[in-house]
Amino acid sequence: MLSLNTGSFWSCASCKGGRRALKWLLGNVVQKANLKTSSSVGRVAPVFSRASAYGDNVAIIDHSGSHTYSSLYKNSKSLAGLITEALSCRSGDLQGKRISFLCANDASYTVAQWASWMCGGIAVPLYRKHPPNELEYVISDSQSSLLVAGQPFTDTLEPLAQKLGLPCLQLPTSLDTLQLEEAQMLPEESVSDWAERPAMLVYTSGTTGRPKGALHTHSSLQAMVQGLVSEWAWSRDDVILHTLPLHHVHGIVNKLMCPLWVGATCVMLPEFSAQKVWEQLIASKSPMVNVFMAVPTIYSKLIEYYDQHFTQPRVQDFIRAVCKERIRLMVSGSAALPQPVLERWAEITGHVLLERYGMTEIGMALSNPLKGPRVPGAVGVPLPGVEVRIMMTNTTSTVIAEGNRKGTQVKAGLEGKEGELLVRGSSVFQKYWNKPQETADTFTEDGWFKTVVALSGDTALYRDGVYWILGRTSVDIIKSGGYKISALDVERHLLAHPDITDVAVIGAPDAVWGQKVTAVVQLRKGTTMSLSQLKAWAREHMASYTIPAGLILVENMPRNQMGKVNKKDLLRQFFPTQSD
Ligand code: MLC
Ligand code: AMP
Repeated sequence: MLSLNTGSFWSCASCKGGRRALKWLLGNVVQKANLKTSSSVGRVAPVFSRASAYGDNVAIIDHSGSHTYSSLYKNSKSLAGLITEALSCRSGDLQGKRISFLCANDASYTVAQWASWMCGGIAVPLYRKHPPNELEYVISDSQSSLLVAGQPFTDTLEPLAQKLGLPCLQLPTSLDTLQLEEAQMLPEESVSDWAERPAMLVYTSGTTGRPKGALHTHSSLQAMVQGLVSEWAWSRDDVILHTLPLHHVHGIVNKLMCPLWVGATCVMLPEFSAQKVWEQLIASKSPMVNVFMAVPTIYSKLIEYYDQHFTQPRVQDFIRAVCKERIRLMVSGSAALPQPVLERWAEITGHVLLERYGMTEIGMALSNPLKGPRVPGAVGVPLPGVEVRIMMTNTTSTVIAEGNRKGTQVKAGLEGKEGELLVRGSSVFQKYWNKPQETADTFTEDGWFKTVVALSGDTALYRDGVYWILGRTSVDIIKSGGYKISALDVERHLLAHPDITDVAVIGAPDAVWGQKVTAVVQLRKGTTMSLSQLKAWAREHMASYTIPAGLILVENMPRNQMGKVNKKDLLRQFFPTQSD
């Protein structure tokens, strides 16, 4: 057994504030430089630079038809030309200016993303289910220089562009009408040196404050993509069905960038619909889907649909045969996969779902194998280029287990002990946008990303040769439908309601959604409120998936002697059979 050591820098009481941040930033540069030489990323170039090799292969099929790699490339180049023109950038290199774009789940999203990168900008994907105040927050926080509105989002973005004094480019319904004359397009060579260039800001909730922009570089994105491409054996013959939102890494990287990296085809649905997904999975027309990835809630909803609509044994046999023969890979992630869902899905389709673990800041870290036994409830072993550590909770130096692709070593006497998960590797993000202190706080001196300090605080253990995620340490982080939701952010919104005098938001256990956002509310005397009234009010201010799905009214908010609300007690009180 190996005895493991960690740096004790952060336990030093005098290392505070700016000095800590500066020291971390310097350390991170060194760390990343070291990682680059030892990682398998190789030459860094964005996904669009591979498009010419795939020419007329179909890259994306969406509601408007098929889009080849060469048409995506040309349309992106045209948009890049328009962006640089709008920003009067003659060199064609925006030097990391942020471009916020709001696009449907279709080819326009990729065109906006590629165009932002072609002119050296940072892509900031917005989400259609966010109300204007949330969109404005992301645009302002990222200090975006320009907005791109896909169809049909001009009416949403124009008023914001006017309010913030930003140019707003509107994408046409038919992307091909974008194509400019060669001379008006962005010059070929405008940007080089991709490796440490910032590429994308993905906004993610934390326990405190508003969502933070996690900045990924082209190098960290490429590390994520290459790790998954090699581990899950992506090839240009693959056809993936895409049904996830495109403002989180699951939908952006795993389901869109991976197929486009290898020249495969991505069939994009405008949004999730159980009926449409089943239609695509068992369709007999080409190209036939052979890869599917989703969050556990989606698998639950697909099972529910199957149980309601596919009741005849003949149909069930057909579905199982088609899924088994035609589909090569089905993945679950973004939240813990309940065992009943895994088992039922295996009965229905013959596939044992491949469960993997990831996070906005680190990309994908742990995965069950493509070939070989998948252990139900476990998340497998580190992906290529990823190192993980389990640290004894509330200590700065006791490592329980540490591992990478080649294996994991456990400290003698601590076998099977649970602790906090840390991750290091070339897929880890660079920093939180404009938040040096928060960035510094989430990394150790030697470059380990601390999931506990970061946000969720994932508790893990290593047993029987695989890693297990046991849950999150913070009650203020809720995972519902695969979305990470800050309970405190929901409370902040709800406290703006004129009749709410006190509120505590908790994540009630839920078989389909993982957790259900539930508001325990104390109302102003003499007022009443129903869940549907609360939802109707909240819709104007909050993203749909953060709106409480449960409402519990209390006369007085239960508080302890210190005047604090104990959310674990609230969960025990209101959900006694489901909480521990
Ligand atoms: C929400 N609703 C609930 C509920 N939660 N109703 C009952 N019980 C609950 N627990 C209600 C909502 O209030 C809303 O009501 C309605 O359900 C629809 O909400 P929705 O979220 O818009 O649902 P739907 O459109 O059906 O979509 C479900 C979904 C979606 C599972 C497809 O949530 C989704 O796309 N999730 C994926 C999130 C994701 O990509 N995460 C990846 C993060 S990256 P009403 O009244 O408005 O109809 C990451 C890293 C990694 O995590 O490892 O991947
Ligand atoms: P996000 O910040 O939205 O990227 O969400 C990341 C979080 O999702 C992680 O910190 C985990 O809490 C959770 N998560 C992702 N995959 C899994 C999984 N397979 N099992 C349990 N939790 C997961």
